[in-house]
Amino acid sequence: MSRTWSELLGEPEEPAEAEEERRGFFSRLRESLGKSRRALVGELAAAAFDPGDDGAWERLEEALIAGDVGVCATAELVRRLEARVKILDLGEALAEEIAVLMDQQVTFDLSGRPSVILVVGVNGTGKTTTIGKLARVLHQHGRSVLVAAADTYRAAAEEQLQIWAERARADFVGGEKGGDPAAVAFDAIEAAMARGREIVIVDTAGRLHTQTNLMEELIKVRRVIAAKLEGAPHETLLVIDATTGQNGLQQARLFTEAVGVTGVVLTKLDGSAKGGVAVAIAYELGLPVKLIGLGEQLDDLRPFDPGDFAQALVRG
Ligand SMILES: Nc1nc2c(ncn2[C@@H]2O[C@H](COP(=O)(O)OP(=O)(O)OP(=O)(O)O)[C@@H](O)[C@H]2O)c(=O)[nH]1
Ligand SMILES: [Mg+2]
Repeated sequence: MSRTWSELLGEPEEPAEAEEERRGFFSRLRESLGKSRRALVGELAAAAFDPGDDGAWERLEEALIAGDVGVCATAELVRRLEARVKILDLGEALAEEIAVLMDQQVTFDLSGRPSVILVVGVNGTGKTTTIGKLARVLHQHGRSVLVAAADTYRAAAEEQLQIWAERARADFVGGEKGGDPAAVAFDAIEAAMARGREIVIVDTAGRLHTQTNLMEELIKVRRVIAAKLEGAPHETLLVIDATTGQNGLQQARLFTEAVGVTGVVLTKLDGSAKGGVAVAIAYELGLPVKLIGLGEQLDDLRPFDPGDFAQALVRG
């Protein structure tokens, strides 16, 4: 069963609407995971899987590693499959085990007044776009949203977020170019409190996880948010571009150390994405994937569902 927005946001929903949403998600996801699917299924489908054949296990391992699933998660998947008494259908068994490995209790904390969502990640992963989409969904679900352009680094960043805010019908708070991003976050929370807005989403400048001074700046943004409002940020979402493969795992590790990531948004799963890294992130770091991006349009953001994802990744 797919996860719908209402489920993620802890709301009641209309069954018919939910069913339609679910079907739509799944078929889009299957189309999207083309490249990983070929990597995983190509090997598996080539020959009937014989558990007594060491070579077959090796080929399976190689396919998983090539699909960015990572060494630890691959070893665990193989261990789990070996423990099965019988494997009638390797693809089905693999999809089941991947879903189990990724199945975490996923919540979206909107308990604050306002709730603050801090969005972080390396350059160009899709942070600003994701914020636009998320603001739109939250608006559609009846929440009042304010977005904050704490990316004061890149010239066009503020304008880009402002356009998304208009589309999503969210309030917008900006700052001066080259100004202090932490001050923008501070002002935004204050504005949301004054106007009674329920959710503040803070955009930040892209940075490499290896750029020490920029990571320090991000730590400061987080500290200022926490000092301004108890319990904030309620969510710290790390946006990872699925096409970057295994590098995503390293990004997740370092951003988590720096600012305490509460969930991952995996973007660009449309086109030629390699989604296997999500398995590595969820299993190795215990970090829940909360949302997935399937394109550049306003309604291309979805709640992550481990069962659907595993099926799409393995079976296509
Ligand atoms: N195909 C596809 N493109 C996406 C997706 N999400 C974002 N993009 C595109 O990726 C590019 C970068 O997106 P941004 O939202 O500007 O990324 P960012 O992380 O804010 O970038 P910086 O602020 O420069 O760090 C844009 O061209 C987006 O349209 C997605 O899910 N699928
Ligand atoms: Mg941006």
